[in-house]
Amino acid sequence: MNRTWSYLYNSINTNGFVLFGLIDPDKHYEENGANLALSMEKGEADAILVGGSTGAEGEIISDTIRSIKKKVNIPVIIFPGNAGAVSRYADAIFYLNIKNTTSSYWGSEFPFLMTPLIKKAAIEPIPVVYMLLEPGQTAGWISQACPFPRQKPDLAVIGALSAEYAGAKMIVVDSGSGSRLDTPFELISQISNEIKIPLIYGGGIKTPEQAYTVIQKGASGIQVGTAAEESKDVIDLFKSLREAMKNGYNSRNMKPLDVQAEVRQAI
Ligand code: 1GP
Repeated sequence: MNRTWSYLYNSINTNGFVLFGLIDPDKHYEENGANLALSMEKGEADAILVGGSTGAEGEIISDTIRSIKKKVNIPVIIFPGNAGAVSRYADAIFYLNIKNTTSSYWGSEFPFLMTPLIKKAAIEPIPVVYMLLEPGQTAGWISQACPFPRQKPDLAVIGALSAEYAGAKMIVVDSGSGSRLDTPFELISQISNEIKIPLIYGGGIKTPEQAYTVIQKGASGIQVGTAAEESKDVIDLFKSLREAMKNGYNSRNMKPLDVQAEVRQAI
């Protein structure tokens, strides 16, 4: 039942981090998405996330996941933009609790409506708290989030602690796809110092330097979509991100995952 989570958790424990490649089936449908996912796998991504805020539901996401599954061996996880993103062809789904939505639909009905679909699809739900950070981009607008302000990292720290206290297995802090703001290293550092569960950062990561510092500051992973879409050599891009993450992890003064024996019990 917890196969994909165990795999992710073991990857974090063994290597220090995970690298997620994100495919938006609205932009990369079926074979197109599968070829991109294959390059990510060859570039040593740990798992493929599939999802998007718009146009990534029903047959569009399901056909794409099925094509990806035929080509790659690493887990394929749905990163749902709405309840209609559930597909039986995936290995797992991030069961998203959108921490800072102001909408009762996204806070309550969205997970409610996903639930019977996940049950029927018999895929693994991974409880993830999703925290949208400024600027939030399309995901922030669609989910009616009140994005965490970058100048007030203490608020994001409280949000992350609240997620941990409520039993989340993992936190995704996301500036939104294609964010052009600076990567919030200080905020990542402050959250990582306070929480025990893995923190993943996404939104605007394009370079090995960003990947290095995100991991060095204590995050347990990154998710990368736009940079892959724009890259001429996705394999090389992902390999260089991975190498940078490895160096970032090795250069940490302390390893926040030392305390994760507690998390292990939850697997
Ligand atoms: C979006 O965090 C992801 O939800 C990835 O962002 O497309 O900017 O890599 P990018």
